[in-house]
Amino acid sequence: MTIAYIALGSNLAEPLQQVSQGLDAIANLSQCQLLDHSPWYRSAPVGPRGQPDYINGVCAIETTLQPLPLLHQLQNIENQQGRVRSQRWGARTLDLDILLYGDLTLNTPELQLPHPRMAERNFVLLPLADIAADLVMPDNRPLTQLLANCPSGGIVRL
Ligand code: 5RU
Ligand code: CA
Ligand code: CA
Repeated sequence: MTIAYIALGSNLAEPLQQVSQGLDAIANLSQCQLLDHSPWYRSAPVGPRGQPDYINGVCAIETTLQPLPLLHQLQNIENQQGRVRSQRWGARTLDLDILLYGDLTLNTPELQLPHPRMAERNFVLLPLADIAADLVMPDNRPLTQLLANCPSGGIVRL
């Protein structure tokens, strides 16, 4: 049994509804128990501009799925909710990223753990801190330290 943290994001087709439905779908995955979830946040797009604001949040699960099968289940949910992969970092109906899978560090082409860019993204760190304030990264950096070094603007809790 492993605790994993998953980031949810959407900026298309009723984003709040998309992330809520995505959370429901995660809760209903076999071999996964939803433990907790953060409040939702509205955040300005980071990366490519000129796309709608995002709704972001984070949930915690306990799972017996290994990381790759878990990733594939999450991609299946994204696809069920109409995700179309056109341009890199473009607007999407639902994005589900594994942030952390226990203390595992993994570097494969398909999956990197912890999520390699989570430390730069306040729309990941703020909701993560809501449900795991005392979290420590596999490299022993506390979440509080990542937060202190992360840009803080452009995001509001709903
Ligand atoms: C470059 C920099 C590309 C940061 C990306 C989201 C990035 C986003 C999201 C908000 C992307 C990846 N902005 N931009 N929320 N995803 N606010 O979930 F994140 S594209
Ligand atoms: Ca993402
Ligand atoms: Ca993704």
